[in-house]
Amino acid sequence: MKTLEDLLSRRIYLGVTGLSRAGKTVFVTSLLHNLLRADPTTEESPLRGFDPFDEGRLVGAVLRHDANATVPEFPYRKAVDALTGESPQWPEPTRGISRIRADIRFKRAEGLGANAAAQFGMTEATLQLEIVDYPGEWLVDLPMLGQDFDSWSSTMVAQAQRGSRAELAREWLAFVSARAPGADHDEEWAEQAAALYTDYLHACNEARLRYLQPGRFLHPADLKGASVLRFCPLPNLGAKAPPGSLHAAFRGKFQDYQNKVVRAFFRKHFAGLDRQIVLVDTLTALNDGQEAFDDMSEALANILESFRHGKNSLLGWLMGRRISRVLFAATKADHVIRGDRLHLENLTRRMLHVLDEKNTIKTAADIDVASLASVRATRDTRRTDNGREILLGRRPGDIEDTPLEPGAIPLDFPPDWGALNYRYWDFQPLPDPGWRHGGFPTLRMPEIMNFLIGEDLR
Ligand SMILES: Nc1nc2c(ncn2[C@@H]2O[C@H](COP(=O)(O)OP(=O)(O)OP(=O)(O)O)[C@@H](O)[C@H]2O)c(=O)[nH]1
Ligand SMILES: [Mg+2]
Repeated sequence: MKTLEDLLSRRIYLGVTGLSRAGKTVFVTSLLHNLLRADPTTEESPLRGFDPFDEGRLVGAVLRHDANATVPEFPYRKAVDALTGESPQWPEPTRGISRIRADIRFKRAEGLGANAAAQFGMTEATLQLEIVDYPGEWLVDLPMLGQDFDSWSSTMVAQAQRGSRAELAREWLAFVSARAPGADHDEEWAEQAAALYTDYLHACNEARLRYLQPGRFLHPADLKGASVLRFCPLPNLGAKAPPGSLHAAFRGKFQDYQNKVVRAFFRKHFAGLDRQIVLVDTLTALNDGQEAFDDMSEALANILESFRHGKNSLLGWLMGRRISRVLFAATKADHVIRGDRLHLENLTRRMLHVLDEKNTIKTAADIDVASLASVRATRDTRRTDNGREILLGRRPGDIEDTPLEPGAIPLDFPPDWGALNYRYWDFQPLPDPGWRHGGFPTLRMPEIMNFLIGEDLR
């Protein structure tokens, strides 16, 4: 049942998008936690810089556990417990879909509307903020919607023959090459082929590659064991797919996967998004080297291409023509020294500019790029000998804050790999009792919140 309050409230649906390990779950946890723990009386609040908070108009926020009865709720409590426990840890990787809604109570800003509202005694209002979290692997399926089985197959087979993938794909490729695509379909063979292909995707994932399709093969969630996952790309496809052949059967499964899995997922959870934040993990990709970096860039480029708006676009029906604001955030910015955070932002901006070849994104919405740390795990300091900026943080096993030099962020895209000296340390969240009650320290989170929901809280 909708209450009157529900009817009068504004609802904003925020999409938090990003490849696997980009920082989605940490972002959602920090955003919610800092809103829920907002305390206007403390000087040190992590929300300082968030306009409604600074203006004293943020009344408070609550989670609404009754908002999505049929979708698992985002494990907010579990994530906060992990981050603020005795030995703090990052939350676990996401294995399925979840949603959550927070109702944010605020006082209206001065202005015409506010004066009218005040006449009816409505000086306060509620913003319903709805957020969805899902495994980043599933995002990579989006570009599959624009392909048919034959072209997808040849792209995937070519990809599997490149670089370090060739070795990882050997067993699967040998297996599927041994049977002509025109041969009769055989479900047992299909199961084996899909299993070998899944092993190959897992091996790529271990090798830090990100352009891995289909994403459900890595994290099937409720589709574990389902027959729709019993296919894979096939080499040497002829022009014809005789009825009853392997080729025809796999093509059918591919179409089922497109419609019943990918399209259904994006329709259910992405249609109607009002705002979108795309998290980009530029730093670990840099650390993982050229092949991983190029692989991430290629995945992102193809995803961006699918975001295209407009009538004839692949996803016009989906990425609601409503999305008016998209923020690209380079995450984990606490992994670079203060003087380099702007460079991280610039490198990410340049990368997106190069990837967004057709200006899909640029012409579609109000775009911004920022560097972000959702939960800051380092502190800035300087070396005592030469005064150079360094970080204080804890790697796994460190029992005290340790001075570490991450090296420099390259200024160019693509980076000059020969000259790169950036190093990503595996910083753990700090044991700070203040985090549980006062919120998480961040970098740029208040500004990012201004961009995403500031206007809606006026
Ligand atoms: N230092 C630091 N590390 C972060 C931050 N955000 C994320 N990380 C690191 O990145 C890892 C992945 O973050 P998640 O939020 O789980 O990433 P995700 O996008 O939800 O990943 P999937 O669920 O696998 O799709 C974490 O385990 C941390 O190691 C941050 O703000 N600061
Ligand atoms: Mg996650």
